[in-house]
Amino acid sequence: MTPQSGGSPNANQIDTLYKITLYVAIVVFVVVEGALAYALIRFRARKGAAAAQIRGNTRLEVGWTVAAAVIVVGLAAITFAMLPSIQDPSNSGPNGDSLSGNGDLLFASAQRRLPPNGKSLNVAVIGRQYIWQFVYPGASEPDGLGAPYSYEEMVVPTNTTVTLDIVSADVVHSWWIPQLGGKFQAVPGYHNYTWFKISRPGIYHGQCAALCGRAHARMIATVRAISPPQFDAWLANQKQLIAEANAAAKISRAKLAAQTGAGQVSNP
Ligand SMILES: [Cu+2]
Repeated sequence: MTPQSGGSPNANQIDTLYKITLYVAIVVFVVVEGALAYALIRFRARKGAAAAQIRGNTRLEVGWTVAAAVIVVGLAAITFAMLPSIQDPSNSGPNGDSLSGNGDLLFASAQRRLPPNGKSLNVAVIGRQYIWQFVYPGASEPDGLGAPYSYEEMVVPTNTTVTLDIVSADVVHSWWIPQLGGKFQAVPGYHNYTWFKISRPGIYHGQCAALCGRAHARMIATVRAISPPQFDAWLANQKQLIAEANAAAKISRAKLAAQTGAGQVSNP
């Protein structure tokens, strides 16, 4: 009945806002339908009774117009008051990752919202047919290469503000982990920004929410929150695995390049 929440403060605020609107709507529904049901029963046709002919009631009409306007203005005021807590990332908690070294990133951007202290773990979310790639800070080369990354599962530290840059490598995808807040499109050529902060370790499931091709249904997304020390270890391990794979690829490439003529032909 209501949006999923419990994973991140912005998701909780979206849920609260939804519930406020829902409760007001329930009250209006019960009053309107109750009045209708009462009128149907109380003034139902009776033998010999002549129906009263009523042509307008100024007080009643002004009353329900003003009441509806007050409700709309009230909901708008509450929404605008709560929007900053949904859109703007808050600082990491005291038990969050220290973001020392390359995780401590400062950005100059008009669109990307950063926590008040400017510190967040910034992860690039790249949608591609049909997998999500997550690129972490820590490029070893000036052109951005060498940064640790993962596919399908984004691993993050708890109590730490995580800001996301959402992009696409091919077609439009949609990033959505319901428990961690709103849905954001990954559009080729554009950057979309959002954030979350997870207080409890756990696994949060999502799924590409825009039909992006034949294997769209398999384009799942998972966020796994672990303690900051575990995260630091995971990131270091991820870096090492990537470095090892790159080194192995380099050797294979050199081997291939060294094979010429007949040797290359006979090589399977
Ligand atoms: Cu997709």
